[in-house]
Amino acid sequence: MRKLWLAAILSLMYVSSFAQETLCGNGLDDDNDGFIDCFDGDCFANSICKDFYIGQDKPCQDIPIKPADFSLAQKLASPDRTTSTWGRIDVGDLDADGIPEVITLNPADKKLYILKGTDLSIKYSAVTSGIPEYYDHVIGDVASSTGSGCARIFIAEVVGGKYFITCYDCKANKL
Ligand SMILES: [Ca+2]
Ligand SMILES: [Ca+2]
Ligand SMILES: [Ca+2]
Repeated sequence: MRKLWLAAILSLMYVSSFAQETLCGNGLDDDNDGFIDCFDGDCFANSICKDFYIGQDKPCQDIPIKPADFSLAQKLASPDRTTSTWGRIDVGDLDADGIPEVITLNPADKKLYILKGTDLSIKYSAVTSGIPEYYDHVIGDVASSTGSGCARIFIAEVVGGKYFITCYDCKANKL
């Protein structure tokens, strides 16, 4: 009897090690390997997965003949404290003059900056009502989309523990 159990266990192990994802469009991980349908390598050749991106790598490498020599040099810098080290920027043509502006925030100073895209000098600035939060989510809609020639900037601020969305125009005037 013990031999029968051992044979059964070994048979199951043999079957599971060779199990395959044969149903590639049923939304299930049929062979319990953690990959479902076209995400499973067993399905790469299945016609259902012919346009799937996994397993369909294109030969588009361009291997350099020798390591490329290059260097980086800073071309422009904004004035000190016009942003925070962990903040992100938004870039857009806020006043439809064909030159992009750069929107930044400094939460520590409670300041909003609109910088000139040509030299990163300060074009406009505003003191925010509260502390800008989610300062990497400043949104400036492009001027052409508003029809006014002056885009709007939305930022989240915290005042007294409450969150507010504040709107500024392309010259950092609070609306
Ligand atoms: Ca499946
Ligand atoms: Ca699978
Ligand atoms: Ca502009």
